[in-house]
Amino acid sequence: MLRYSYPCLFCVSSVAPFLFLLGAGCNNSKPDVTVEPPKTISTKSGIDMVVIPAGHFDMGSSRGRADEKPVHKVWVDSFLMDKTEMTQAVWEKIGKDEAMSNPSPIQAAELPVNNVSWRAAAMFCNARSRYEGLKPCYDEEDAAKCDFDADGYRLPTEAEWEYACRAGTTTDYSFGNDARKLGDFGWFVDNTGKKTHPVGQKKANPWGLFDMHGNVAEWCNDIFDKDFYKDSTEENPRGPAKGGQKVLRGGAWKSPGDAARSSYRLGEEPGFADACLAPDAIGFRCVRKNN
Ligand SMILES: [Ca+2]
Repeated sequence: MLRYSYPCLFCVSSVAPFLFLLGAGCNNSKPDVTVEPPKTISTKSGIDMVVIPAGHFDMGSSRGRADEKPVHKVWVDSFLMDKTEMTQAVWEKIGKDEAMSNPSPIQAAELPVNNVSWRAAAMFCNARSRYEGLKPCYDEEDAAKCDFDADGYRLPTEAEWEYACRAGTTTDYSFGNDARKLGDFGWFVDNTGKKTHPVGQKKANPWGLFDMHGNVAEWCNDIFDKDFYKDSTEENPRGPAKGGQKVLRGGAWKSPGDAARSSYRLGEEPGFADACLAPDAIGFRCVRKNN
């Protein structure tokens, strides 16, 4: 059971089933709200996933960089998201049947997979779908084609990622605006010792997701466009149709704390052709539809 301030926006939102107690009602004083974290399920391959509730949220930040503006309202359908970044243990268990070698330069079971290209991450999503008897989402020949109606795994949309990272919060981080607390919730340049760390060691966000701030930056399904928010649709936005870069979110072990903010965006070449964030800082986690 968690207690934190909830903004007025959510008083009438569809996350209402997750609100146990409204403290002082809906006003601008941001009353305390008691929230039960969404439930967690375990998949056929033994991976814990959080059942993310459907709802509205304000995407972007008026305090952030130009590509985080304008703040705009987005609706996200319910979905399942991995509780942690993809570990090397899971990659090797699922990938061995498909001759997918672990791309991580430093190998250990509970470290997150890193040094992974966008396509390799997408193809791993397909392998995981097959492993669990689900329909793969990505076209094996052209991974840019994603079947959102398939029941298998895929990378999160940028909107799904930020919605899950925020977990009902409107602050810079899912724990508030005080960047000095970042070390309690994530691995970033000031506390990593220049390496990734086993997943799930820091505090989770209000919805029970670990390492949304830092450790490895996480591939999203969307193409990156710094101006996309000016034209984004409200309902389940899936990014622009064309562009050369894919979205990375959450910052990484070698990033400054600012890059770990919930709304911070980064575009990256999907195959590291012109990587501005080093490949060993890049990993992913999977999502799938909730039905
Ligand atoms: Ca991360």
